Amino acid sequence: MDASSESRGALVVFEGLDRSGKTSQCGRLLSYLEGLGHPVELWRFPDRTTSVGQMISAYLSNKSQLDDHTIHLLFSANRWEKRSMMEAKLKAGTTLIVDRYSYSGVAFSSAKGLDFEWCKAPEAGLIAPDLVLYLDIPPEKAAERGGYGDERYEQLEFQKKVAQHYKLLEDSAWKIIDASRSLEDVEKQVKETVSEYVVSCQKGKPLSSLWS
Ligand code: FDM
Repeated sequence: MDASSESRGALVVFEGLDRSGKTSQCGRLLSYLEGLGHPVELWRFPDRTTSVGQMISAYLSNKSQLDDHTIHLLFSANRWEKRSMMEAKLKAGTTLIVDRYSYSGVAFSSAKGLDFEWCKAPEAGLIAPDLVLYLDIPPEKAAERGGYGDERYEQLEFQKKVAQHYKLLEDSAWKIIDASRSLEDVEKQVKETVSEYVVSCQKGKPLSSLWS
């Protein structure tokens, strides 16, 4: 058996606007896969536990100011610092559920006016997700759901721009999920979709790189 046909974990990414339900769905999917006895971990970006992540966290909570390019590169660095650990976990058979990834990086920064291709460039070479679940919800409807917090970017007009930029990133790994339905309906579709991908990775689908 060559290395490319070895069983591995799946990289499943959740993307969507703030208040689209990503965090709830990530938690439900984690419990579901754990219940099936599947090795699985839940990750999120930004990972605020690292020193780069703490700089990002200070920026998001308006405790520091950074140039738009600089914060973009910090978000990317925060993914790069986890890349080798990600590869090791996937190859060891652990499925990773990831709350936000490079698509958030590009959609949020380009919505601020940064060049789209410039935003994509530092993400090239990160591990490509097997599946991107895009929780699709009209920005107005997301805003009605219990309101936004105090962090930077949690404003309706900005979220509308982010939604437009997300749509430019859709590729063959994406599944668009209508997230304006009930939590239970969304959960059902998420579970059905993910199961298929977990099996194909167990059958030895090779890892690939993002945007390179
Ligand atoms: N965000 C998140 C970015 O601007 N770039 C990125 O690369 C990532 C991963 O950070 F507003 C934005 C999206 C969101 C904020 O995300 C923090 P959480 O999910 O609310 O922690």
